[in-house]
Amino acid sequence: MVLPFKSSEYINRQERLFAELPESSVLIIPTNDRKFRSNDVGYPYRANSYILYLCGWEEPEGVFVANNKSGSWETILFVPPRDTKKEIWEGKRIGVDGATTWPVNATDSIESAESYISEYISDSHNIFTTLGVSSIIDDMLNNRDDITDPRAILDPMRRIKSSREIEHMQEAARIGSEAHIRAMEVALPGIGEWRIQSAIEGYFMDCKSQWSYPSIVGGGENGTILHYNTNMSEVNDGELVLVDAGCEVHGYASDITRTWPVNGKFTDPQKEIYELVLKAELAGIEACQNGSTWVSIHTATSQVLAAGLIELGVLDCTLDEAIGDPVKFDGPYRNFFMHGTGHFLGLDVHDVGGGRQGDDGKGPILEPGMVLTVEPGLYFGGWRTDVEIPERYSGIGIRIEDDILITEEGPVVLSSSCPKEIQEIEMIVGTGA
Ligand SMILES: [Mn+2]
Repeated sequence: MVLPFKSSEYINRQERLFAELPESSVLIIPTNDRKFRSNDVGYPYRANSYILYLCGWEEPEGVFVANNKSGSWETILFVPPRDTKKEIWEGKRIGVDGATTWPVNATDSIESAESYISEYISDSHNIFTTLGVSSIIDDMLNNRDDITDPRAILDPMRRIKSSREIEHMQEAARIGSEAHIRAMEVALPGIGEWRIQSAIEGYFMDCKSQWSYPSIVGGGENGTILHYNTNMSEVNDGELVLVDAGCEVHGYASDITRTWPVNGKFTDPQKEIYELVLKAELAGIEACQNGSTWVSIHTATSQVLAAGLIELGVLDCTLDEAIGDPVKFDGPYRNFFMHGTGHFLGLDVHDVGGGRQGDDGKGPILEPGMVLTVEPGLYFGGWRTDVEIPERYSGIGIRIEDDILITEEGPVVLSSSCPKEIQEIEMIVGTGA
């Protein structure tokens, strides 16, 4: 078992966290509980991102504990012990001895975790833990009112990616981009959304990867539903399909959206909306500059979309009226672009570290090492009753999303190998059907 980072990188993360914690502290970072789908059939297991970040433990039932009772920090990882009878059914375990190669001072059986933690919390003044992750830890600590959430310290750390983290994210974006190309290649009129999903997720598996969130494959009007993932309709000749799918490499996500016609040829109304969304996306990417505010990205995409909707005759008002309150962005353009422009990306697809507008309406300042998505869209669901949908664009839902690394030299598009120009897409769709 090779960990995705050198020990020194994990130790460095631990030390940066410890430097922020007071004397007489105990830190408890549990992993996620297993979840069951049907009787004894479990959902595929995914470890908690904080334990992955601090020590790389990927298996169920792990707890990373650290304390500075003796004056210096000591770390211990509790893991499931070897157990032949269970391993015959569930697979081999790393075990207490095997776990000693993980970046901790000591390892012990998960069966001793409860007594160890009880002892340490009885004489520690400061308990740091993430509640709501592990039912065992929650049961032990839930009634105490002296618990501090270490995420307030960890999240800003996770927001800035190291060069090795960026390598994993670049790899996830490369595999994700290639998977979208595969999907375009196999498309043909009448294709099932599930077959496009299969082309994409099959490619992830070919690359020893897996999805980082359930793939969205919305043909025709299904593309106007933001979190559609039923993926069980056929996509008719003349319709677009909106594909929002990404994968994970060592826990790090990619998140890419492309929208294209299944017959390989955009209609004029589709082209009008597509070119507008693409223009907004490029403006959003251009706004991803070191030192800029988070909200400047949303301002950039919003201005392009609102101006374009006026130009296309969808909105009949001034640009300021279309955008509305400059902090809240609540003008009528929001009838057709109702989500944010993006989010941070990392161990969680909607990664930690803010990215919503703060009280000042500006959000965090962009810094080198941050990775985020830019994903404007326009949605004209003809089925909607809340707003009048222009006939020419009825049924069109388009989103374009890329993964962007902030650097001192400007934005780097990690998913740049995924085609998005109309000409490129029209040349690829259907060539492998
Ligand atoms: Mn996204």
